[in-house]
Amino acid sequence: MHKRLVVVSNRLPIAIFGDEIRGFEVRSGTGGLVTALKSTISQTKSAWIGWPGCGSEVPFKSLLLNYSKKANFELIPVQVTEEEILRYYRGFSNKSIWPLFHDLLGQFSFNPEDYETYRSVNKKFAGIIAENNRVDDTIWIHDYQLIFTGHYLRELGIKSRLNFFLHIPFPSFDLLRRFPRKIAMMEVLLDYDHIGFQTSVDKRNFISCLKWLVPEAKTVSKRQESIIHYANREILVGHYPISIDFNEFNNLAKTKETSDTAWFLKENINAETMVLGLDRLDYTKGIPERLRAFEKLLEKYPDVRGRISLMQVVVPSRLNIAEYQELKSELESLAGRINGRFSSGGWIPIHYQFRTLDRVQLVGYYKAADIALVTPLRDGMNLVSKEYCASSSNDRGVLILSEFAGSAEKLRKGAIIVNPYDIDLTADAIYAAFIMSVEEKEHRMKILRAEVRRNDVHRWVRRFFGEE
Ligand code: GDG
Repeated sequence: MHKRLVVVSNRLPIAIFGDEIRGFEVRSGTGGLVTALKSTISQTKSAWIGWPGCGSEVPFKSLLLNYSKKANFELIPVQVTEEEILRYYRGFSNKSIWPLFHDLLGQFSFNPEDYETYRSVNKKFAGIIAENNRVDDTIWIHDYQLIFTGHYLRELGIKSRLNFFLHIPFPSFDLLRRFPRKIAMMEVLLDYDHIGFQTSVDKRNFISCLKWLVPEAKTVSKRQESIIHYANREILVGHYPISIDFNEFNNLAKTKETSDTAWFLKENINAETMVLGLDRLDYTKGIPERLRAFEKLLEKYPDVRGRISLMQVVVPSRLNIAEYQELKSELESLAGRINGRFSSGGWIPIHYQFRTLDRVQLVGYYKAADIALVTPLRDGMNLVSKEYCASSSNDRGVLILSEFAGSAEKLRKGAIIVNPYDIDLTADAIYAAFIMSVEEKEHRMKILRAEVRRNDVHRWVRRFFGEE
């Protein structure tokens, strides 16, 4: 389809393990974007540009070269120093943009030096893209860490069509107003030719922010996509909900390995109903609120005690940021307190695991879960909710989903929708799922699976590039 697709993201889709003595190993990464694009990228002639996740103490160039040959796409590293990571990634990206764009103003802070470093790292990315640019490349830049990269590519004279996709939500004008460099941010976004958002709400927010902040930009809106006329150029803006490879999860869920994992889990959990929570460690995911909702369920509906357990898997993430360490401690003490209060006999209400699962384990956990509790306070899309449906190959799982997850826009028909701030009603939703008839479960899950199957990740790519 494309001459050559060049994907650009903060991190390359790999992780490097080991040391000089034991030797190094390159493994495929596990983040949302990697999972989403993996199959597309290996099927077209592609390159991926990003930070390899390590410094020059690791011989990453030769490691990446070897990995590229096996993976069938080129990996091009951008070297970023410790100091830059501190300011560009942990600082501006994750203390300013991330909380503000997730509506969590309380966690938002702004440091001008971090902002300057963010811009200079974006410029560095642009330099590497330009160095490797071939005529006819389709350049696709991803996410909030690289908003200014398109602008610097233009400064370098790159004329290629520039595509950008934002994986996180776009805030309303009332929130963006708080951001000290808001006009600059809106203007550099207009250096792209095509901007994609996850949901119609994000797209609407962006257009309304433009009206206030860049009034000379004129928008002509259609149903799916809009055209912005600005500085004698046309910028296409659309919403394209990211998805997953349905068949991959569906097929994996039917294997003996995932069945064995699911069986082992159920045997050990010692309760007839297993509720699953699976999230990266992040304050946007609503994990403390979820544990409190589960506690409320046990308080309000004593008949579930001894019969239902929550398996909460928290995947380590951003641990060098203080807020994330604090969240980890909060979760450990919450789970401990609730277990201390309700455990009896061999039954434990909350099984808390702080770990990374491999792919087979992941699908095994989805398969074992009678109920998935996906309750972010705000989420761009949320792939876990879709992966759960694709792995529920027996049609019996129940999805409880936050109305603030982007995926709720399309999954609201089959899921039980909750407001994660409403602890009481979330507890009621878990109870409703617990007592739900098999017929209703099957009916709802069939709707969900049909939706995820129809709108899979391949369609996301095709829709973004206007191929359907
Ligand atoms: C951002 C946006 C948007 C998680 N733990 C393990 C594991 N994972 C995989 C899941 C899923 C992905 O990571 C997580 O994706 P989410 O969408 O749930 O969340 P974010 O990481 O916050 O992703 C989000 C996404 O980008 C894509 O646009 O949906 O809104 O915040 O695919 O399966 N995978 C394995 N082991 C784990 O322990 N193998």
